[in-house]
Amino acid sequence: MTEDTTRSRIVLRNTLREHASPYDLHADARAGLSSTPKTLPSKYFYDARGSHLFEMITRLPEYYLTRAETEILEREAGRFVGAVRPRVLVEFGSGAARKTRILLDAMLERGLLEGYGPVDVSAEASRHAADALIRDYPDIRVEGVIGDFERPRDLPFAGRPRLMAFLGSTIGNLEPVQATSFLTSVQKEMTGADGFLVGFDLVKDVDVLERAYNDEAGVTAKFNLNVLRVLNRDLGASFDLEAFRHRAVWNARDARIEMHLESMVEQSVRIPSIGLEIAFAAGETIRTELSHKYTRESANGLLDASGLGLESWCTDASDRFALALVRAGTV
Ligand code: AVJ
Repeated sequence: MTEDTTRSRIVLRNTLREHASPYDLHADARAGLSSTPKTLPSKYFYDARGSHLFEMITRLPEYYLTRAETEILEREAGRFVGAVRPRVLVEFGSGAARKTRILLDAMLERGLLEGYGPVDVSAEASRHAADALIRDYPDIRVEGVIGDFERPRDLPFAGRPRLMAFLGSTIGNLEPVQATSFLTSVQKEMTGADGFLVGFDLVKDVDVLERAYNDEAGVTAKFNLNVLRVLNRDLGASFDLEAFRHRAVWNARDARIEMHLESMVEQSVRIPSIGLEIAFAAGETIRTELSHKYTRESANGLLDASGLGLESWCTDASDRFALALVRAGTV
């Protein structure tokens, strides 16, 4: 295939300029680090090094999420695709790996597959996924949207029957109020022909949950501390990575794992580019990630509040993770 025919099968539409950038590290760091308690948005974990560390996390023995979700997809993809009969897969957060391909293969086998629509803030990630997929699926078109998936307007392939997918329990990173607003805006874009797969990590034994975020090999600790490298590199901050430690704890009241970086000593850290000098007491933390866990009931409540009707609820054999297939307005 020539470069030209290959290229013409990929269209990436950038909607970022239309909105305030979702990646304003200066503003986000200033707001988060001068608030009480201190916080940083988890999206800044994912520079090249962070993305690589996350890949390693998905292969850790303690981190069951990716394997459990893949198990469900391998078992149920044919049924999901048979029920929706989608012509395209629209995925929030682009992927060219295993999970995306399980769904594409199920569509291809049934002679349905026309296209793939990644919705991602990273143009580079979408381009990478698009290149890999058009090589392996010679008949698909890729129509990507580069934008903030928390504001999913103008989703790809309007008018075609779509299977939307929000996998990996990324929904868990959002507080329930934000999750409802995200799901509601997807719901508003859906027609009766579309189906939507949402991955939920489930509430379970506290030790199992805490171990998944405190692995023996220390990869999650490196992943968490990586955000301080990002601040040092991109904001000229002077965080001493040796003076902070990784902590991940279960918050039962809010049904979530929280990741924190704990200052091991009393110290102050300068971030000249945003004119901040941040004081830390010994033991004080920066909260860097929320990872909400759901039950069938709490997930149903969230979906219901978003105008989405549950069509099927599938868990892995050990009931650790669930994939919900939902429809707009079928409640
Ligand atoms: C990719 C957001 C689903 O919350 O489990 C893994 C990220 N953080 N280990 C999660 C993560 C620590 C992950 N998500």
